[in-house]
Amino acid sequence: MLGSLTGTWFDTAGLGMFIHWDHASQQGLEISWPLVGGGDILEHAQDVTPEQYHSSAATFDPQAWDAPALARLAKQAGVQYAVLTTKHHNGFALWPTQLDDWHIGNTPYGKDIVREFTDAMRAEGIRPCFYFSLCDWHHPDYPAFTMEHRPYQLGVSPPMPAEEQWERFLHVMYGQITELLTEYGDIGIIWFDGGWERRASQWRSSELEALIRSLQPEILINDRLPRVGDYVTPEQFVPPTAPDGKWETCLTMNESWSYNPADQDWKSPRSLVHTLCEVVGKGGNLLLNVSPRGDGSLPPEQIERLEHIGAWAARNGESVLGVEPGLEPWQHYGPSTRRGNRVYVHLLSRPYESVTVRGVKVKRIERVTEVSTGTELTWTTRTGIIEGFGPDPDGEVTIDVPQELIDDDATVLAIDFSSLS
Ligand code: H79
Repeated sequence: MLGSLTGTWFDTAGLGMFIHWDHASQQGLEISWPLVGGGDILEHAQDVTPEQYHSSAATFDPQAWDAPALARLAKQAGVQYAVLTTKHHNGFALWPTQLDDWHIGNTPYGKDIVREFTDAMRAEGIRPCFYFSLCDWHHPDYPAFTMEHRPYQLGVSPPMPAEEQWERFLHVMYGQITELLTEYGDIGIIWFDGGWERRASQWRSSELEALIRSLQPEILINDRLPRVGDYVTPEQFVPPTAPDGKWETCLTMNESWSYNPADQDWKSPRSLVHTLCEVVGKGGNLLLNVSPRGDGSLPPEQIERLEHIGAWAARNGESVLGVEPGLEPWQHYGPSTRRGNRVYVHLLSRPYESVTVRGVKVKRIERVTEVSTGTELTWTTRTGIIEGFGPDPDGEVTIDVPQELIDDDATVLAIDFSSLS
């Protein structure tokens, strides 16, 4: 059922961190898609044989992986929750699952990356969450994707299993989800993906949902397990109008999910700040992706962007973290948010001299400030002549914005009202 949950931490989380990582990051390959032929589906995904893709598990030894450092970087950026690819479409598990042998425990690294991730994030007060791919292009009972199944086409490939194979596969999959939801404490979200290859009846979606909720009553389930879902997940896109109910945009900093040095199509740090403001202003969360390299370290371009967002959040983060959506789009030319009786308006374009906010209870305005410096701004109000004689008229407020207060990324103004009903 979509949107069945009422208020949770997710509603005001604002910023999350997605982490796409896999042994094939050693090869600089986009995660999973290269093994089915890549490029037609994701622009920068390479094309390698399944054998080539899977081969780098044997050498996976990410000695520069530092989960606490990643958690600190996330924290300073304002991240409230983090979602790790515990297992992507390629089937490799980042924890030592007992259900089969295709996992981190059987690599030179050997340690449990999922455990390192959950411990490190919790230590920084960040909610750990799990991405889990339903489809598995490696498991023999799924069954595995091979060169014979190319080109990858929904309905033609992937291969379909015999009945007893599927039973065995579901046993593994349900077992893996049970491990993830019993061994690692409270998990914020289970973020499914890859469900399009089978129907809800084949996944046994209701049974799986019941299992998940019995293991973790508070967990959120995204909308990619067919016919289940607490919230919707637009991918690489900010919807023009707010979807109904809970939602989250997942977004990469370049055009690839995992480490891909061939893709240098980076979004500017400023545009990421703008996207964060846009998403939160529409009541969603931004799940911003990072891609550790094969040795576990983050590419410098991603560190730079997280630090940039963090620096902006240090100045202005109160306007996007722990807030609700603010005004209607017609009331102000930009995203706005709200906490209690304070409305935040985000300036994503430079004002000429002033900005106007419309349709507000002008006699209730107490003060207007520029958030990063706390500078009080001057403002005037206007209503219709007749309405202005009333006790509580709607009108517009025009705020003077001195050029020296314009933030390099996004200027935030706070309007305090005596009350907002
Ligand atoms: O993990 C990241 C990507 O690898 C994954 N989701 C993010 C979070 C992803 N899965 N699919 N895609 C990205 C591209 C989507 C392709 C699809 Fe289709 C369109 C799936 C279903 C329709 C292509 C066409 C594949 C099947 C039909």
